Amino acid sequence: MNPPVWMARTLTVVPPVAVVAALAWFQWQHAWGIGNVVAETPRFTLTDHFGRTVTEAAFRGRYLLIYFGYTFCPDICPTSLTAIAEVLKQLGPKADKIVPILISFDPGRDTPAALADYVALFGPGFVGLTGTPEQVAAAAAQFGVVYRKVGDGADYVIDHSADIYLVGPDGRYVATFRHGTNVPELAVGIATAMTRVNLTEPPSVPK
Ligand SMILES: [Cu+2]
Repeated sequence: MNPPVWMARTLTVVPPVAVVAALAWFQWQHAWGIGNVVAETPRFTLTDHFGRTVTEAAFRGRYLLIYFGYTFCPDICPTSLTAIAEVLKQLGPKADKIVPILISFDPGRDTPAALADYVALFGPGFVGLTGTPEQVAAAAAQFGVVYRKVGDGADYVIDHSADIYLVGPDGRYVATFRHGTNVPELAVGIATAMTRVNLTEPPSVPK
């Protein structure tokens, strides 16, 4: 039996409806990021742009807007970080409760000093974090972030997912904003998510 006939017969055995369903499922996952599993309370141990070791606990009490990227990224990271900076401006006083964070998966080039220079381009409140390759991989896994080095030599690039994650003041994951979400949608989404989280926080006890 020659291969094309064999392949054709095998394909006819698979019910077409199953193929269509699988394809639809894949596209849905791809579009909405259902495949990304974010830890309920994401944890990490990294180094900040001052060279200090920090964990997620250092940020309790504030919202975290987390983006994974690297400073040599030619396009997607600067675009996303510019959008985050713009969103924070639009949120006004609400943004005081938010710490925007870039976690770099390129520690070989993104030293704390390089990260400090880079995040400053987007605003004074931005925090840059990185760590050993193992620490960065562990942090990325908490958010379902995927990345892959492409090319050799000094000019390698890194393919990566580019979603934005919101973590609440209690350290719990709140929301994922898909790559490509525009600034007004992001602003509304973050403001709405913050309201929702506030409602679930224990009411303050009057003194
Ligand atoms: Cu990038």
